[in-house]
Amino acid sequence: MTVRVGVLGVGNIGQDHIRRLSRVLCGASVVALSDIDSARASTVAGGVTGARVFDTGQELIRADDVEAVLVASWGPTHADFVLAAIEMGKSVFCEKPLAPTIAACLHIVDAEVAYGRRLVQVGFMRRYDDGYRAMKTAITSGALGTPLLIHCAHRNASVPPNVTSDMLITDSAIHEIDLVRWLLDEEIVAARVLKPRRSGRVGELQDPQLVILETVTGVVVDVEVFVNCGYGYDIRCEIVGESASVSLDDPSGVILRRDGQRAGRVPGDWRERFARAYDAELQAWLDSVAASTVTGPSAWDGYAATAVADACLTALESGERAAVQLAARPALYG
Ligand code: ISE
Repeated sequence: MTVRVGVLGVGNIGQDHIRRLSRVLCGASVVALSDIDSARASTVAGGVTGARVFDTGQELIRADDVEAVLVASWGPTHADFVLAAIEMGKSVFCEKPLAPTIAACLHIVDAEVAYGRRLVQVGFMRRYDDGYRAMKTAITSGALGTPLLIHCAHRNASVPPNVTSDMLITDSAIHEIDLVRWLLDEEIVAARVLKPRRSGRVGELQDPQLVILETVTGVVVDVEVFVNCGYGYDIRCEIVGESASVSLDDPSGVILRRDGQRAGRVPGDWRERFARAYDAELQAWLDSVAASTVTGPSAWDGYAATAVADACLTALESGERAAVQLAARPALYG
């Protein structure tokens, strides 16, 4: 079966997903596009056989030939598009964040619960990374014993000058927030954010930050977020259990030994580092749409990640420990 997909937002990540849907994965055809920048939408559509351009996202979502919707537009536009897709009973893949505010995320959760079946998958692609999946197996198989601590680092080579201190949490650490919930299968209950000495290369930005999370069973997680580390995209994670530890391997794959040196490549950015995870994530979405059952990260996961990020922002501002306030989880989300 071929799923006819409409794509909202054709910036970098939108174009990357279109390439994937059209040329890498099985079972999709991109039939519609829309973007706030209509000239960009037309240019991109020129390279996608059979894709129509719509003036607005809402029109695209209502179009009869669009079976499923992929939202890759600017974060604050996500909620309206996802809600419109739910209203039409169409499956929707939404890039993170599901929505920037807790209220908007809860609105989506309520709408999906009222619809009565899951339609939403959120783009937390790291859950599809082979390394993180092997780490989860190490937990669920009992090989680690009870998890006690998780150490993470999230380093970007650089970020554009418009990135704010809050975005180290809402744009970057949100991935670790989601991963910790998924790896441990438990909620995060509190956050603190330490502000180390600031890098002298980045003006007023509070970079790096050290985010400390506590889960409901008492696992403590530290996440170093450093978005102008200068040398590449470096993602690390180690889980320490009662009887063993497990950590992500070096992603370079090959090591070059030359002139008395031993070197491997550090990925340039997340598109390179998580290329296979993005492929697997979207293939899983297409397969689930074809089977009328969405299985990936849910609207509830999107809501919970935003709620934890919100507590981190409170902690960043206050310097104190901030509790995470979560609503009761609807039965739809298990
Ligand atoms: C970026 O927006 C992403 O979503 C990447 O996955 C993340 O690792 C990076 O830090 C963000 O800036």
